[in-house]
Amino acid sequence: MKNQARFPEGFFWGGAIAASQAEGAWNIDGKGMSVADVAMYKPDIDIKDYVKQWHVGPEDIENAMNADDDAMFPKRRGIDFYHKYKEDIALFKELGFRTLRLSIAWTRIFPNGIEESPNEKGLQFYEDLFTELRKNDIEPLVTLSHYEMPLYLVNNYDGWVSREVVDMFVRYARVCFERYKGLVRYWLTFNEIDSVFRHPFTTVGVVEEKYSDKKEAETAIYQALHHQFVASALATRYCHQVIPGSQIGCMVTKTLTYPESCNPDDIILAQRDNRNNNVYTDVQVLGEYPRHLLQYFRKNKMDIRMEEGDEAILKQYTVDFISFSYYMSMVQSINAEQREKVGGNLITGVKNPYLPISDWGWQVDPKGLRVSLIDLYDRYRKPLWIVENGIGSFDKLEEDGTIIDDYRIDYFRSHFEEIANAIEEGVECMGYTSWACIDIVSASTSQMSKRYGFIYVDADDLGNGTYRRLRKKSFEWYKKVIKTNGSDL
Ligand code: BGP
Repeated sequence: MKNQARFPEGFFWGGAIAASQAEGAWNIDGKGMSVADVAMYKPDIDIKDYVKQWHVGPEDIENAMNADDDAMFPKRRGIDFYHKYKEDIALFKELGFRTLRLSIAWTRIFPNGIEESPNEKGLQFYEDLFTELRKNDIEPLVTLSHYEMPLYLVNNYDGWVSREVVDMFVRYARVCFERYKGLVRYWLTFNEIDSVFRHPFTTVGVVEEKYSDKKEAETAIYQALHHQFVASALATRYCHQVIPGSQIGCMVTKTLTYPESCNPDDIILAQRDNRNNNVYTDVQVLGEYPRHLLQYFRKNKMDIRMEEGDEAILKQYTVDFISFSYYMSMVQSINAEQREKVGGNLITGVKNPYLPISDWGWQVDPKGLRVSLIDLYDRYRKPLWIVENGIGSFDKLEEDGTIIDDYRIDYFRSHFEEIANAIEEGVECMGYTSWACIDIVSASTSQMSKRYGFIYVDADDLGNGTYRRLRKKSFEWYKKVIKTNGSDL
């Protein structure tokens, strides 16, 4: 249906991927082992059990480091974007992308994170990749850390719990800014920095089993998070210094939480969860910890070491824009224990009876995206960029090579409608990059069969297939949306 342009001129339409889910080539050209290379495909675990699917314990690390084949480690092969990126960028160009969100794998630049000098082959790969994007008029939006930290730092430094990792990350970030300053203007620091409590190994390299109890593990995660906040602020500082005119954003998961009813007890719980979700943008956008979190540390006698000067760094080096992922909304209830559960409520598990759910139990809520945009904009008055949104599905490859993903067209149409509504209600939205624009390996379940793309990749969960790329039905639809700047949905 065609209507007048409801998206701003120059809106960054595009798609998103991540190095550790797309590139493959996990151990060539000098790349070191990352936390993603430990992630195993676990067919015997319920795909709706998000946390269990993503959990990594000491035995998993041991097993991965000694594995004699890669079949059960899908992120090691991704979709071979490392070798096929020119072909894929041609498809993104055909779609009319103005931008592509992608990440740099830290371990291609500093294999173990500790090296004095960077790995030239890794630097050259991304220089070629960003150059190819620019040749195709596609603006790179580059994430510095997207669940890809060096495994060496986990095994030898307790991950981000160690303060030294801040300097290692900042050195990595500065090398990237210096090398790519003529190619990349838009940057993101840490992907979904709030997800440290959902999967601490992948985000901050914390192995929970190493700690004697839950509180000690929680303290370690908050310590690691503090170091990431400082590293993010320092990266922001150097990005502006090295690349004049650059813009750098934070990246969070928006976990919008509804109260189940007008019962004040439900409201209080939902408010608490929404305030907790805001912590991550409060620190990176407002430049300070909210008092409720500092009080929480004091009340629970959690000794989070903050160095002299950290407070000033956080205050001075705040981000230019807020980027976020949005897949679902949550429900909070004083009676949560008695409620039906779904996989797609990352906080309480409570199912929303008004919303449909995906094959992985993720609640589909386009109006929640409009509410999230307005909430974030009203709180921070900073430009917003939706950098992840999409539907993972068991797409079917028909005999004639077509993939009829009308459900994906419906999903995006309803979400684009709500983004347009939010913009008409005053929200400043810079762009939208769908997750993932091409089928890649799922972050949480390591499945190839959890497909998000407009482009189908012929590979299964164990790496069997031709890896040829096929346009799904949604490909032509999204191409038209971009061409009409969102006026023809
Ligand atoms: C986000 C990650 C992405 C992406 C997405 C979809 O948490 O930032 O890397 O994977 O979720 O999740 P999944 O791949 O687990 O379906």
